[in-house]
Amino acid sequence: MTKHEMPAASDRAYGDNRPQPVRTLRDWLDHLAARNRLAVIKPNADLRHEVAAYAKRLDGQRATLFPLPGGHPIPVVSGLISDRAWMAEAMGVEPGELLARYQEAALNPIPCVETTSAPAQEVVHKDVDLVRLLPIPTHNEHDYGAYISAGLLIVRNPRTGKQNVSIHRCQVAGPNRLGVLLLPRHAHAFFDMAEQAGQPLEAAIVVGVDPLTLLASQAIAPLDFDELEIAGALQGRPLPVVKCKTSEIRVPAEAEIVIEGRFLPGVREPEGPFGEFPQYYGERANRHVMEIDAVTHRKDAIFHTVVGGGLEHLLLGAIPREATLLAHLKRSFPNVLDVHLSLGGIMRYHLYIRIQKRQEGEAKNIMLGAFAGHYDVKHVVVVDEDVDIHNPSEVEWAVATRFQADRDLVVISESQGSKLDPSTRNGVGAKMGLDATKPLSAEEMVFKRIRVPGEEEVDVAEVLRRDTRTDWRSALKD
Ligand SMILES: Cc1cc2nc3c(=O)[nH]c(=O)nc-3n(C[C@H](O)[C@H](O)[C@H](O)COP(=O)(O)O)c2cc1C
Ligand SMILES: [Mn+2]
Repeated sequence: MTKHEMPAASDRAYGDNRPQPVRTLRDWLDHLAARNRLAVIKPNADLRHEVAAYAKRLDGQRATLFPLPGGHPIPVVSGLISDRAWMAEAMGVEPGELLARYQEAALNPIPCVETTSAPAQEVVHKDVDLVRLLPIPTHNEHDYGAYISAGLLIVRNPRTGKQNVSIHRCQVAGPNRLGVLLLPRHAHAFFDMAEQAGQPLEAAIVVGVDPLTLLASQAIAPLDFDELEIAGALQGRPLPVVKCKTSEIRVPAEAEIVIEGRFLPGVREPEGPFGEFPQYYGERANRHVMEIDAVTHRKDAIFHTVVGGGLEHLLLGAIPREATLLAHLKRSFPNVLDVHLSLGGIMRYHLYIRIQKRQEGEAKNIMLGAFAGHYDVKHVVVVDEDVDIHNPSEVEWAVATRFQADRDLVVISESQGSKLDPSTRNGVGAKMGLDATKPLSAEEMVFKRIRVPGEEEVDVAEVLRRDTRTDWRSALKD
């Protein structure tokens, strides 16, 4: 039994004998290994494509660990959380409680606690050559080169001092230089403040954290809301942080690797292409530049990489979005039961909503609420409570048998969508909503799903255990 599986007093709120949430990357690797979910790949895998090739083929089945990648002493891991059920385990809850638990943590953050002795700073390098110090892989065919893809970017609001945490792709552009894609989010807002004052923006990139801190970094939270406090709430303790060696930034003390530096004001340099979550390349363009001042790490550090567009990438964004969208919809529509961002919709663009229908027409109001909830939501399907929205075939069945396009379709033109959706005009495109709910007035038998009494009780395992090569003719005679 690994440490985080031991029931503790603090878990009582979630019932007895519940496992504890996971707190470090190492504990999580133990958890995966104990369940035969961590594949150790041959030593010396090539950092150029080969690491990503293994990680991608095993995505969703096994996390992957690469000893001596490209001969480098620091191992690489990938695919830490490529399954919703794994994430629920990391949180110490049942899969059905995942969104509620996440939302609860986001609403009840726990402030961090500062420490001075941190494993993340056991080794300090002030003479920085990123490629020599760290095993940084190149993933997709047309990626410009090596990228740090799983680093938490931590910056401080130059006016309030509040920290922000988010993940950004970082292209290695020189021994101590990164090209970073800052979309117009919180880190970008802090950089704008610094740049307007002609100042650099201090920053740290933290590689190798536990799954809950990774998930916290993707919270849809207001500006000046420190996502590390959500990490603390998910872990059920104040997250220990340590001051960087060369700046005021506070980073998770138990992390594997910390890259310290500054975003340069007035500087933009080419970055990209890079394989992104919609399964297309993000284009090459002039982007923000971070100069590195120091790298610190554990003595036996581990480097985490996320293969762009893999399940780990998709799920990290999907779970906080679903949690936020569900809470947002429930505020206006308490009869919304569940939401799901489907894999085929790259866990961003296609939202399925399950409702207990009360009023005719309400499904359309609900889809409008969903479009307003997050601009990435592009196509929405609303279904009744008898449809399993975690199963795309069930949703398709509801559309096939409960939807009429002339009556149940909503199209909104020229609205804001995802800039990474190549079918939009730089993010401007259409929304589509499908009301696949039954009419309330329908005769009961019209939409009654067929069912064989006793089907669920059949002991399938017992039937399958019997030898199927038996002579069926003699079986009839007994
Ligand atoms: C693996 C991964 C890579 C990401 N890469 C980027 C990126 O390159 N640029 C970006 O702006 N957002 C990227 N994101 C999304 C942001 O990290 C995410 O939207 C975050 O919640 C933003 O935080 P904020 O609301 O504090 O700005 C990425 C997310 C993941 C999971
Ligand atoms: Mn934020």
